[in-house]
Amino acid sequence: MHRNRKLDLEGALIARDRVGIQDFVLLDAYTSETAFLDNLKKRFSEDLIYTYIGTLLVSVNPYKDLDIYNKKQMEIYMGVNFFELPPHIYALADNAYHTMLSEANNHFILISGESGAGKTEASKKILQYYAVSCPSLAILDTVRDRMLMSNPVLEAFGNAKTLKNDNSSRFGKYMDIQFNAQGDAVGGHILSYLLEKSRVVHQNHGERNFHVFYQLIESGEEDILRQLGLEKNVQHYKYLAQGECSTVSSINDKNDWKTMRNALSVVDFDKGDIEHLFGIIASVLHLGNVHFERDSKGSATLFGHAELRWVSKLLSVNVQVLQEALTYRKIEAKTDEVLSPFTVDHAIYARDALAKAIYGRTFNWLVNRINHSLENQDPSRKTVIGLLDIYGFEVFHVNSFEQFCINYCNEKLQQLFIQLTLKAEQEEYEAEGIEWEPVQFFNNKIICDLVEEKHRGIIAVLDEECLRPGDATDLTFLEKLEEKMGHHPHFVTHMLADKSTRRSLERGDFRLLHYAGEVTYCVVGFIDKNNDLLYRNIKEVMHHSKNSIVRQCFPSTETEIRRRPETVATQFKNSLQKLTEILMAKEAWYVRCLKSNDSKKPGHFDDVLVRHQVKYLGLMEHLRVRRAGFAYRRRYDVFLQRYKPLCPATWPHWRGLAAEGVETLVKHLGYKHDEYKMGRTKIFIRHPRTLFATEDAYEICKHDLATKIQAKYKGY
Ligand code: AOV
Ligand code: MG
Repeated sequence: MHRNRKLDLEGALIARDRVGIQDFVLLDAYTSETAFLDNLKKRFSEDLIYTYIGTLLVSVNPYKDLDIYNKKQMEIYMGVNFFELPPHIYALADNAYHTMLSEANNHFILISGESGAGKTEASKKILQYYAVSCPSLAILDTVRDRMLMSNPVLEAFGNAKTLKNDNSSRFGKYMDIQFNAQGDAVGGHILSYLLEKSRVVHQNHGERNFHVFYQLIESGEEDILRQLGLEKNVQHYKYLAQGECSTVSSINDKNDWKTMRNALSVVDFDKGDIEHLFGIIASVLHLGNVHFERDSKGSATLFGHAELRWVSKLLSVNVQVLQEALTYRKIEAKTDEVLSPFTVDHAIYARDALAKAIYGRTFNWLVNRINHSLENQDPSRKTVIGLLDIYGFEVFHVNSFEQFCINYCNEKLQQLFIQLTLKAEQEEYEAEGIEWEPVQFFNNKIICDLVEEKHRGIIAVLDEECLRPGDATDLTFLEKLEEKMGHHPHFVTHMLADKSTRRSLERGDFRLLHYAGEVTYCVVGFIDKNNDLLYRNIKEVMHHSKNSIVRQCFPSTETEIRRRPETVATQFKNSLQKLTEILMAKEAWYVRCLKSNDSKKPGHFDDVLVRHQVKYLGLMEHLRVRRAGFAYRRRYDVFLQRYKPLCPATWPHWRGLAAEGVETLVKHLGYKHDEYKMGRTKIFIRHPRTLFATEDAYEICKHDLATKIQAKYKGY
């Protein structure tokens, strides 16, 4: 790999005075939250959105385009040590990459922060960095393009405008980038987590459905729209018009459509796939316009036959059978089957369930299909870097089952962060034979347990209600929660609250005190959403579709197996458990994204909002851990290689063991006995100022050396 060891220390030193300190570990008043925030703000006002805490990267969303993401910048960061250049997401990506190569192990980058903090943007920047900076074999270019292009496809289908973020991820994504021993990116694999598919049929005011619908209607070519039976009018479609905000100033549906279309061909979708895919999108829109009215017997009769015909045409299913499946339920009696008519509410429920199922399953199909196109091209694959970009913590005016899942997921990631930072630190000291004083963290395990504990957690109670035959409702679920949770310090409802809190809670609410703040959840819909039932005859109809994607999405096995599927929350819980295991087996890097303000205003720094995030993300504690032990550690060979010009005994070559060379070097530099410790493979330096002084000395020495060399060659 091309290594450009361009040092910009002078720049960094100037920056230290003018625009704050680029690594919080070097902050003198390191225990003060105010000093921490001042430093962030100072840097933010100079468009320096990145700051380190050791090797953790803090990023503050600038809400404006900065000229720091280009090929030239990427080249500057390639192969350079962390503290040699101003902090950057590229530096973190590059260090993870080089560590992976030199240590031949697996890594992951955990990108966290609340909704709109900049996680998805950060993950895209990292991917772009690898695409540009990794060495390449011609045949691998395809894989690389596909990896990059998987983003516009998945964003079109999986992102939407919410009140928090115009491009909010409505699914969780973990992507492995696979490298061979030479460091070529040779393949990729994506795992997706619980798509918020309720959005397909319902959006809150000020929000949109998934981008792809608007892209298709606004920008789909005329002949495509004609083939799909669609009108070029978003307002015509019930599933698109509810949020009353079909156009968004920051979103260009036309351009995004073009990008997405192009991306589909890059990820190797053929004409047939694309036709079937758009057929599905259109069928969902038509389905939304099918409605029902009550007949004299109180049963549902279907209106919108034209729409239903389009659905049946696009999904290639028999129209009568489809109509029957939307208005009748098949009940199996002992010897034969009986059709029982739906009420209007039931029919609407069945229609929406079908729309959600088609879309949700197509999304999973899309991920599998992309994975197929990203399959590793080089059998000598060695290592991976995983990128985790999941939906951020979110609190709306009304929070439902979806927010419950999303916030639980963030709770789990915070737990993982706590475990890994403590664990990694402790293990490293142990492995290196160094003593240290542990720092206390707020441990959010209590909240994770409250949600997920076997038999006792909220998910277990919800499942129990979902599986209970008879009269289970959202309210009985709430009552069970009240019974089981009692006076848990992180759980409260109207009934359990004291007088002052009670006023802010409705009877149908429960409130959780999350690590990131309190959220009030409205229980309406919890049971249905967790059950996620789809009537069996609807599944059968879909299984006989001639649209190949739909057929794959509704396999016959599903209707054959009579076992009740796992509930949504339990599936999600299990998938997060698996994710945790995947991540625990790898070396972690962290990007903590902070939201600068709530109104997406460029360059505006809201002190209260940022302070709150600094608090709940545990950044101060992380800093304390870093400082309580040893702020810096370097492998002996790396340390010696860099600083050997500072000591006549080690310059230009040290012939003995690197550890001995380092010992000689630091003694020569006057390190006091308690300022450093010699581990088995690394030197540990307690205070950053020691390293900084060494760095300053190195800078001067480098300058002197350069002058000497210049003088020497002047005569030639
Ligand atoms: P998120 O992924 O953290 O939210 P995004 O990455 O989508 O947030 O960022 C939200 C918006 O902030 C983007 O669309 C950009 O307009 C802006 N933004 C973020 N990072 C940068 C950056 N580095 N430079 C310039 N603008 C930026 V969510 O998916 O809702 O949890 O669920
Ligand atoms: Mg996102």
